[in-house]
Amino acid sequence: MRIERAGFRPAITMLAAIVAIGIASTAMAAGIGQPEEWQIDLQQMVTPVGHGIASFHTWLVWLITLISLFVLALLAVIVVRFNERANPTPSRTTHNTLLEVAWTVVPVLILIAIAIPSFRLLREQLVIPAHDVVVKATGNSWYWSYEYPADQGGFRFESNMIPETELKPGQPRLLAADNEMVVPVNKVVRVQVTAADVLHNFAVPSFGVRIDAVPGRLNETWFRAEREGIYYGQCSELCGNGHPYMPINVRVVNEQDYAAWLTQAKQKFARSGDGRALQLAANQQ
Ligand SMILES: [Cu+2]
Repeated sequence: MRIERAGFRPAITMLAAIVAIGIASTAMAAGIGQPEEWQIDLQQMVTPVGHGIASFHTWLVWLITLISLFVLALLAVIVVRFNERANPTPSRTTHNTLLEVAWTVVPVLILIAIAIPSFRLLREQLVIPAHDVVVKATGNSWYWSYEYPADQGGFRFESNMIPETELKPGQPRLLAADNEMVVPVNKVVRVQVTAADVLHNFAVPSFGVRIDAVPGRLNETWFRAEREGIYYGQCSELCGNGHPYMPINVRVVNEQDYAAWLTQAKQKFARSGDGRALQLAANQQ
C-alpha cells in the first residue's frame, strides 16, 4: 500500500506543475511585436498565418502533454503493480493481437491528426494570395536593405541597427533600426527575400514569417498585418559576427500614412544612386 502511494505522488506533482505552467504562460502572454521579459509563450500573432501557427502550436502542446501523461500513467502502473514484491511470478505472455493492432493504429491516427493541420498551414504560407504591395528585402553583412518597386515609388534604402547608446525611449535594444520597413495595414505584402553575400534569414515572429535569404536566389513569403504598430524581427541564420546586430524593424501604418511615407521616402532615398537607377529602370519599362 505504501508503494502505491509513493508511485502516484510524483504523477500528481507533475500534473500540478503542468497546470501551473499553463496558467503562467497565459498570464505572461508576450508583448506585441517584440519579446518580453520572462516570456514563455509565442509573441502575440497579428497575421492570419501567425494565428494558424499559434493554434497549431497550442494543439501540439496539448497533444504531447496528453501523450506524456498517458505514458507516465503506464509507467506508474508497471512500477506499482508489476514490481517484484507485488507480482512475484510474472506472466510469460508474448502476444496480444488487439493490443498490437491498437499500438500501431493509434500512433498512425495521431500522426494524421498532426499532418492535416500542418500541411494546411504550409499551404497557406507557400501559396501567396494576390498581393497589394511587394517589398524586396536583401540580407547584407550586417544589415538589411529594402527595395520598393516602381509602382510604389521605386527606391531602395538600408536599415541599420540603432546603437545602444543612441536609443530613444521605447526603442528596444538590438531590435530598433534607423530606417524602418513600412507597410500598410490589412494589405497582402509579398516579401521577396535574397542575400547579397552570405546566408541570412528574414524572420518576424509576430507575423509568422521566417524565410532564408540566399545569395543568387529569390525566396518569397507574405503577410497581412491586421493591426498597426511596430514589429521587430531578427536575422535568424547564423551569418557572421554581426549576426545579432541586423534587426528587422517593420512599421505597419494605415493607408494614408503609408502614402505619405512613400512620398517622403521617395525623395529621401532617391538621393542614393540605387534609388535613381531603379527610377531609370522603371521609366524605361
Ligand atoms: Cu544572421
